[in-house]
Amino acid sequence: MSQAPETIFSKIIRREIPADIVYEDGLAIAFRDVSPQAPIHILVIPKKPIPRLSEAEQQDETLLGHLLRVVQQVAVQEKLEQGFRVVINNGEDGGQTVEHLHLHLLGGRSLSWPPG
Ligand code: IU
Repeated sequence: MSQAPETIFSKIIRREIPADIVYEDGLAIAFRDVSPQAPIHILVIPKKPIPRLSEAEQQDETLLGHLLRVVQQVAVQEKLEQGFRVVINNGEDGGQTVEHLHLHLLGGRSLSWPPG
């Protein structure tokens, strides 16, 4: 894999810039999106700087599963028992703007489908 570019998310992981962090473990961190699209909008990211889902490798399989488990946990923490949505934007057409894999956890209101 090519060297992942440094992004603002790496700086959040290193606490070099502030973020409202709601969960952290050895492999992942979750923080509130600065531009929330729903009452609850949290980004769950791996500490490993995988640029996008399409660049994840076989060796990342356990980590990818872990990220979904973190989503589960944060959803409980945030009392999203009515439901929630998980989104991964991948690449230009997917609307990805930050080149560090992230899972959007959205909830707190009824979400429409399909997204734009
Ligand atoms: P996207 O899937 O790459 O489009 O999502 C990037 C998200 O990161 C987007 O929702 C931004 O509001 C969010 N974000 C952030 O929470 N903090 C930041 O410093 C930056 C982006 I830059």
